[in-house]
Amino acid sequence: MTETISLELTRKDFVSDQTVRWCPGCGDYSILAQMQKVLPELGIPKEKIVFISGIGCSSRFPYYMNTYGIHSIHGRAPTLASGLAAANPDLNIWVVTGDGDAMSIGGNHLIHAMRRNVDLKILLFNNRIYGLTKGQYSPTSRKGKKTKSSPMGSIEQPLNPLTLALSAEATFVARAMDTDTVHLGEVLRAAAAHEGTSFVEIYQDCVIFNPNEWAGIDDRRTRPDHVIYLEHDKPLIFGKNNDKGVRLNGFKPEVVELGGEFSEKDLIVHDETSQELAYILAHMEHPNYPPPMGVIRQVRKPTYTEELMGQVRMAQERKGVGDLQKLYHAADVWTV
Ligand SMILES: Cc1ncc(C[n+]2csc(CCOP(=O)(O)OP(=O)(O)O)c2C)c(N)n1
Ligand code: SF4
Repeated sequence: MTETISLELTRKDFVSDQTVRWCPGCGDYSILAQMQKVLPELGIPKEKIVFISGIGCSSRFPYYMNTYGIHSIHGRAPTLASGLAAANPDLNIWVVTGDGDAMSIGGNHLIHAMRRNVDLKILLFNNRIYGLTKGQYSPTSRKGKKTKSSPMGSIEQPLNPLTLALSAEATFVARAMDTDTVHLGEVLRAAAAHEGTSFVEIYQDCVIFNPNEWAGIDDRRTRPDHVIYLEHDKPLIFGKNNDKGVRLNGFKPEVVELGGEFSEKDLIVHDETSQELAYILAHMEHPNYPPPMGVIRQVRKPTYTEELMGQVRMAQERKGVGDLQKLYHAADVWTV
């Protein structure tokens, strides 16, 4: 884990000299702005921070951060990041990926990084479309979605990034939204503080190829009635007037009005450590339920790097520090 020290860094220190090339109004701008706001608060020197991306509009992110960065291969950001984390455990590593990059071509790499609990912060910008390649449906596009590559409507069951992360046993799973900037900042801070894999799904607006995807939940004025903000140990209450809540009816969550038949004591109390509750929350989707925002699950488990370094230390205690040249010549060698 990266050590934190007192530094006089500001937002400007994290802004690169590159011209930002996203479409005007793209949700990526506000995610970039929040990242540049949050990083100076972490007390981590810039040279210890790395952003690694794959391919996509979202994957242009490392250019715009004045930190180290790699704009890597489509879907492979988690693999590069895993190697880097193992070789340099003191780096603070962020993976930026899109729903296509992470879940189509990169699906395999994503799940293995998460199940290993590599010390990475993975931000999945979910616009439910391929933006860079101009609007084909993605693994998170809704069934029936008409796009250039699904003119009669997608016939595929979409993947839910949160349930995928939970089944891969990610130790930090959260959700935020590009237009809800203050809350997005809070989630980024929480992700940064977690040791192990932090997985954050960020609802992101592709204003050009999928502009209405978040209709109903992206308007600041009406949002409190349509999403639920999670707080550990607090009941699931929402609504502009805090007049609605979520209770369990058998195994199913149910939205109820408060004040009549139901009161606060009937509601589910959020517990970030519960895998079972996390699945229930992750399945709550708009418009049938208020989608949950914030930390859905957070548990502390040994990270991949901790375990790896533990084994390296143990091997060195038993056999001494190794000699690579000797190792190369220890077994049979042959000339090609
Ligand atoms: C090996 C390979 N296959 C396919 C592509 C084409 N391609 C580039 S980006 C992309 C998907 C982008 O969608 P997403 O990850 O959701 O990112 P967004 O652009 O929406 O941010 C695809 C299929 C490619 N560049 N390389
Ligand atoms: S195509 Fe969509 S995701 Fe890509 S920059 Fe434009 S608005 Fe953003």
